[in-house]
Amino acid sequence: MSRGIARREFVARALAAGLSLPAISALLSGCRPRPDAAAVSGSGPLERELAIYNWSDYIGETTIADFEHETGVRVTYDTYESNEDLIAKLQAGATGYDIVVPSGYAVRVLRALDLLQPIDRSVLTGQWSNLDPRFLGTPMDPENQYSVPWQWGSSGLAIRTDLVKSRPDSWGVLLDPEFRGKMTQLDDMRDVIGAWLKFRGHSVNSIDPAELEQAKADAIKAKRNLKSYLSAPVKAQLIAGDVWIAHLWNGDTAQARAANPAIEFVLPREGSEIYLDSLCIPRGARSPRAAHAFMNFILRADQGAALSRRTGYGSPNAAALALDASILRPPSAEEMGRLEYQDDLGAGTTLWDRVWTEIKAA
Ligand code: SPD
Repeated sequence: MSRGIARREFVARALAAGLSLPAISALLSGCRPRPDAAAVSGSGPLERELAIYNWSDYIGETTIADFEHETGVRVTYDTYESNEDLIAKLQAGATGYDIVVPSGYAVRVLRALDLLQPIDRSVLTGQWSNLDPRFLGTPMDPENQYSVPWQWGSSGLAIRTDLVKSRPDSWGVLLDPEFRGKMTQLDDMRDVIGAWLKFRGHSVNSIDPAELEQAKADAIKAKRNLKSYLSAPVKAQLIAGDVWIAHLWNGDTAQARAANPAIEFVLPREGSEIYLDSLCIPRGARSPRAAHAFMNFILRADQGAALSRRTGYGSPNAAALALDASILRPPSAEEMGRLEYQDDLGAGTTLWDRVWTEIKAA
C-alpha cells in the first residue's frame, strides 16, 4: 500500500513538473520495455472465468446471467463505492480483476499509474458504431485506447418530496438545521468537496487553496446536520423515510424512485458534476479475451438498453436509446451548462486528500 501511495505522489509531482503520461509511465517501469505495452489481443478462445469489479447497483438485471449463458464464461462479481476505493485497491496490487469501471478522471489517474492495459479495438468494431460520438474521445482517453463507455450520470439531491415541502434546489439546503439528522452526503471525496466548490461558484476541479479552505468550512458546517456520509446504500433509508434529503447520483435516485415515487432528483442550481464511467482492463488481467467479449456484449443495443433500464443511468449507446424511449436522455443544453466533468487533480491530489481527511475528522 505504501508503495502505491508513493507511486501516486510521484505521479502527482511529475505531472506538476510538466512530464507527459508516457514519460511518467516509462519512469515508473524503470524504462524496461513492457511485454504487454501493445494491446493484449482480444481475439482467440475465451478463458473460462471473468472477474468484474464494478460500482454497486450498476449492472442490468440479467446482464451477467445472459453473458454467462451465451459465452459459457463464469463471472465473479465484486463491488466498490468510490473511484478512490478502486484506485487504492489496484495500487495495493490487486491483480485478480479483468474488468473495472472507473470514472473519466480515474481512467487518467490509473493510466498515469500504469495500472491499465490498452484494449484491442480490432475485436470491438462490429458494435463500436453504436456509441454516441459525444461520449468518445474525451480528454481522459482521447483515442479510447483504454476505455469503453459504460454509463453516464450526475450527482445532485434526492428528495422525499412528501416530507420536504419547500422544494429545495440548492446545495445550501444541507446547511439548514431544519432537516438536521435527516440528510446525508455521498461518502466520496470528489463529490462532496466538488459540491461545496460548486456552491461557491467554483470548478469541481479547483486546486486553489483558498477555494478548498472555504469548501472545507462549508462541508464541516453541513456535517453537523448530516446523519452520515453514505453512497449507494442510502437508497434503503430514503425509501423508508429515515433520510429525507440525500446527496446522491441520478441513477441511484431513479432506482429508489422505482420503490417510492415521492423521491425526486434535483440538479442544484449552482451546478454539479457529470461523469462517464467506462469499462477498462487492469494490467495483469488473467482473462483479457473474455474481458473483450464482455465489452462487445455490452455494446449491443439490447444489452445497453437493459443495463440502463435497471440502473436508471444514461447510456452512451445511441442504438440502445433508439431501442427504448424510457431510458434517460442526455442532459439538455441548459443542464449541460451547469454540469462539469471531473478531471485528474494532478499535483492538487495531496491537498484534496488532506482537506477530505480534515472534513472526516471534524
Ligand atoms: N451505483 C452506481 C454509482 C456510479 C457512480 N459513478 C461515478 C461517480 C463519480 N463521482
